[in-house]
Amino acid sequence: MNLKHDVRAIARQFHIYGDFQNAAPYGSGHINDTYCVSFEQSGCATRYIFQRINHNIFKNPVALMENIQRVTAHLASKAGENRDFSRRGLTLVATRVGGHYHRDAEGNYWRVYLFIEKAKTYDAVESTQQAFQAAQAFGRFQTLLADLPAPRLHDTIPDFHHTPKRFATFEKAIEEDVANRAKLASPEIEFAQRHKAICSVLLDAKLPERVTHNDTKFNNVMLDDDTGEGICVIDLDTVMPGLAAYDFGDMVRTTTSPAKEDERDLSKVGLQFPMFEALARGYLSTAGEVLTVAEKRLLPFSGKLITFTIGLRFLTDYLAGDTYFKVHREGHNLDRCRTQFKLVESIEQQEEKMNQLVETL
Ligand code: ADP
Ligand code: GN1
Ligand code: MG
Repeated sequence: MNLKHDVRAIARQFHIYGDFQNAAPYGSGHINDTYCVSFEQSGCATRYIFQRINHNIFKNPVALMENIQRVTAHLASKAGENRDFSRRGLTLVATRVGGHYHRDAEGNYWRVYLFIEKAKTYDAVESTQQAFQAAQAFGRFQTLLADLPAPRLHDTIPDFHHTPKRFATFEKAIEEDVANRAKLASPEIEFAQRHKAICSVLLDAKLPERVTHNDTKFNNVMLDDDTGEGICVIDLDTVMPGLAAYDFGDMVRTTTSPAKEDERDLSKVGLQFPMFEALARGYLSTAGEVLTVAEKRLLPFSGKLITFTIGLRFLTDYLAGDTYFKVHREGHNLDRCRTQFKLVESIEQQEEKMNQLVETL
């Protein structure tokens, strides 16, 4: 296969032994370039994950890698006696000069992780057990990082979940309409404008700052093939100071509806209450003790707001001519926006019931 990058040459920069076998693009992330790379070591196949960090989006890859190094080391220090601890946290492979990333001749930044075998990520949730497991894993992740020693982590993308700022960027994109697409998205633009009032609710609530993951979508947690356990939280680029509500909100967005993020048949999109219940129970089982009353009360709302915010970001990118998220078809970002907004409506219809449930947990 002809790859966009010379992965074999990159591999020589890292502490990997054995013969290069093959490399193939991997996963369905929207931001970085990910490859699964195989080597043969003493007759055994060993796999690694290679990633090129998208430095158009992450403007300071060095600071980002410093965060990831600190976070993975902290999690590893807490792994204790766990027999399979190397599957329960990401492990960075060192470069030959003793660092954690390699900068190639084209200016790209690369990192390598041990491949977590016998576990998978899923683009759409299949059962309440999966929802519970994902939420439990993300809650545990947050709790384990609560005592990360100072200094504060770098903000890898400033104001990442700042919905009022996202809204201002959206309004600017309508005004500029560089791709001449605003006329094709008028129902979605109106939907967004009708929701302007909810944008600042989480910021106004003065919730405590924590170390959060900030991209807790369902395909950023690996579920064990045998036990179904949420074994490892991945995709650590946006681990930085944030609100617990951001993390729970993105779980609601990606784990309560059985449809994929870009599903075109909107009749398949909607919050399934049992999924939400599993999610809330899973998350509170591992993060519940550290959360304040105000944080708990806002969990259902955070699902609505984060779903709205990501929908708004897809819509903004559609209007701006698809410059941020990877797209694979015409109108892809608009399709993604529509599923998010449909889910927001579904959450609105069930919000009262969601609030009542969280009160009882
Ligand atoms: P992106 O930021 O582009 O979403 P991710 O870090 O989420 O990139 O990686 C993309 C996909 O690669 C994941 O959904 C997962 O399936 C797979 N992946 C990432 N890291 C590992 C790992 N250490 N072991 C096995 N698979 C992994
Ligand atoms: C991006 O990297 P990935 O695909 O897990 C995005 C998230 C969005 C998500 C929508 C750095 O996540 O914020 O919620 O797409 N990551 C970044 O699927 O912007
Ligand atoms: Mg990902």
